[in-house]
Amino acid sequence: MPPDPSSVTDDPASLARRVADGDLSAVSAALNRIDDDRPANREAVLALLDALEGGRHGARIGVTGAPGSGKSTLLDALVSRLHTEGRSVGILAVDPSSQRTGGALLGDRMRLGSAAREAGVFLRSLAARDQLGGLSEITGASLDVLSAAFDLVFVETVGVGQSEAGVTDLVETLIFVAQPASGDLIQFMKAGILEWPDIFFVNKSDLGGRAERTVAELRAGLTLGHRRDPGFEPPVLAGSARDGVGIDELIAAIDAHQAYLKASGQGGIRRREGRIARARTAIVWRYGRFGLARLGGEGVIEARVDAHPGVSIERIIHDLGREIEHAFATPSGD
Ligand SMILES: Nc1nc2c(ncn2[C@@H]2O[C@H](COP(=O)(O)OP(=O)(O)OP(=O)(O)O)[C@@H](O)[C@H]2O)c(=O)[nH]1
Ligand SMILES: [Mg+2]
Repeated sequence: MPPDPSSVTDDPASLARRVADGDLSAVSAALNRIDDDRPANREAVLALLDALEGGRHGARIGVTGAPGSGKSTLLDALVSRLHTEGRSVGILAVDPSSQRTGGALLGDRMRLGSAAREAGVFLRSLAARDQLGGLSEITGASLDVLSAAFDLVFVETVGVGQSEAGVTDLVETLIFVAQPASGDLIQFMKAGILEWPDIFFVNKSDLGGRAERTVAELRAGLTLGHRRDPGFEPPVLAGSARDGVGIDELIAAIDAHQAYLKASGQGGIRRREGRIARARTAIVWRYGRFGLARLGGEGVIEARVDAHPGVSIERIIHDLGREIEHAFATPSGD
């Protein structure tokens, strides 16, 4: 993607101000800037992310589920409804199956319907697989930009089971979109699906009674398995994204979960854990377990995150990386 001219000339502080005002062209420029990984660009990116870190943070909501379960259709219905309530929305559609190639997209699976387009919803697609098969760091940085700009930010990822663990580092509320009769309870449990999501939405209820059976199985499963956050009982909802059924209930469930996070303090806990996990993943990805050990282990990451609450996680990762490189350049034992 060629750099947006404004991303070259804007200084980080003024670009951050325009992003925080929800200026769509500034959001676009900021996303282009963080996608530009030339070393000369690095300090400007970190300054931008630091400036955004100190500002507001809109709700971050993950939407995950098997291919074709209806995630994009559901987002389309959600954002149209949210817009009528006067809430600003950004969407990041991540395709983890395609590799980044110099910023170019190999596949763009998300199309917004006309209502959402007219509502001025901001949508960016990202091909975001790194060699670990997880979401790349740029996914996290992109969400940091979007949540500084909008009341709600949704990230759509294809995922079944364990791959949810990566997106949970980035969002506060995770919605799992299931298909009717997409599997029996044993399969859900084997795949580890029940552990992470905060809200389950069984889509395509227009297909008949099979949706009810899936709702019942999920509810039963949730009483059995290990839950990441025992303090919140995830609602299992059903509806039809295509027909706009169950959308109001889903928005109410999202708001209820966000309210729970604030009231219980879990929001802050998740945010801290997410930042630590992002730093750990990035350090191990760049320098290996040996690099992490050379740094002094995971405790050093935790301490650094706790000591710098107003600093972007990207800056913390950058600084830790410099320290590891320095440690490797210095003979050990002195
Ligand atoms: N009958 C019915 N079909 C639906 C519903 N929601 C989505 N679909 C259809 O299911 C198919 C997949 O929908 P998408 O929204 O693209 O699903 P997705 O989960 O985003 O798919 P990927 O991004 O490829 O993983 C499309 O043909 C939709 O029209 C629904 O509520 N009822
Ligand atoms: Mg989709």
